[in-house]
Amino acid sequence: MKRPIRVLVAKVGLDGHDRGAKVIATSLRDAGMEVIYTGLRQTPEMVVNTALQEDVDAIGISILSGAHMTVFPKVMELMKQKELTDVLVTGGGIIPEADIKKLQEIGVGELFPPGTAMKDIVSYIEEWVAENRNF
Ligand code: B12
Repeated sequence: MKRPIRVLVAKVGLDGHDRGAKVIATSLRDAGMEVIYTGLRQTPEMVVNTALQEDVDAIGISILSGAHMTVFPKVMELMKQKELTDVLVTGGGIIPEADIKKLQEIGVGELFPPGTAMKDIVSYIEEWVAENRNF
């Protein structure tokens, strides 16, 4: 690859569960990716705008609050509106299996539950980007 993969790690919502997001941001950086971490309390609008400005390959949303069925569809809708259709949306947190299936039906990528090994997340993003982004 000619340049490092760029990933936006985002914490959407009002809760303070930022441990997972920080662990992911550090691990992706250790794997050689360029990571932009939004910090706490972002809105879907802020996330999509940052993704556009930073020209990222992937958006990773960490969500443990239970608001995933509101947040992910809103992010997908805004991305469509802004024609940001070649960027991966992935994430993780406390998300029931049945909801993961529904979110994947609207175009969300893999969503990783607690206990997922970092190497699985790193290789998923690397493989998706290699297949779907024009480097
Ligand atoms: C630690 C913790 C806290 C800490 C948070 C510290 C911090 N700075 O993050 C504190 C004590 C502050 C806290 C508070 C609360 N918490 Co809390 N908390 C937890 C707990 C025990 C662990 C979360 C954690 O840090 N795990 C370690 C990290 C590394 O794991 P992780 O985030 O899950 O990340 C992994 C995956 O999910 C995934 N992943 C996560 N994010 C991302 C992002 C990307 C891009 C990718 C690819 C993958 C990925 O990969 C990671 C590695 O495997 C969970 C229970 C649990 N077992 O998860 C409850 C839990 C999340 N908390 C919960 C609740 C209810 C609360 C409170 C509302 C409790 C209260 N009544 O006060 C408050 C909220 C306060 C607030 N203002 O936010 C509930 C949420 C319920 C729900 N979703 O329906 C949980 C699930 C506990 C429970 N079983 O009820 N909490």
